[in-house]
Amino acid sequence: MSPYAEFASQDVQVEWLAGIMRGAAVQQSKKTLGEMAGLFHDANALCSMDESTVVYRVQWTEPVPLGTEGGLFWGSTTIAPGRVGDEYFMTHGHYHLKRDRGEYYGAISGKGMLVLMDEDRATRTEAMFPGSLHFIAGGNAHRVVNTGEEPLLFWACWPSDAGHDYASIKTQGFGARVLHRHGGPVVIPA
Ligand code: M6P
Ligand code: ZN
Repeated sequence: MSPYAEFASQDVQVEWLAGIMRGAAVQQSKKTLGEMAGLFHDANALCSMDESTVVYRVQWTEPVPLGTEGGLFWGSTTIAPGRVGDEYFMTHGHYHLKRDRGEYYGAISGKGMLVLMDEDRATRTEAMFPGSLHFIAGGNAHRVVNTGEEPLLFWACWPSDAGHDYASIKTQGFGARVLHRHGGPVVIPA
């Protein structure tokens, strides 16, 4: 049987502006400050915060099994506003395990930055704002930082065989951090 046949029976609805997905096939996860220890540069600031604070939530659907070539996954991410010391709340960030796989991000509400890093650690940012669309080319690690005072919501579409390489980010980080300086966000080489 085709790995795509099952999708016909999936029933997922989205509330585009709220970033909410509904249906039996919808998966969800959240990331707390405690789970993100080591990713923010100010470990002392993190210690004084409630480790159960939710930094971001993700909802997504996998219409074909993870790893299937030729499928696409779809999901939303909502990053809370906040900072650990001078560093804005952000996603973990990842490369794709299959490095040549790309992805789309599209922002709905809030404001922030998409941090992109190639395999030579060259790092750049793109502004995220309602209506911004971001093509993440294969080979680029990607992280989203919420620099605003409201939740930052974006939709994403990625290949079902892309996979997530979190270990490289955990050990090596990104080539830049987005920090709150003089009342606003500044990109600082790391
Ligand atoms: C987007 C997609 C997902 C990713 C999520 C959170 O929705 O890229 O694949 O899981 O953002 O990002 P991260 O996995 O880096 O925590
Ligand atoms: Zn990705």
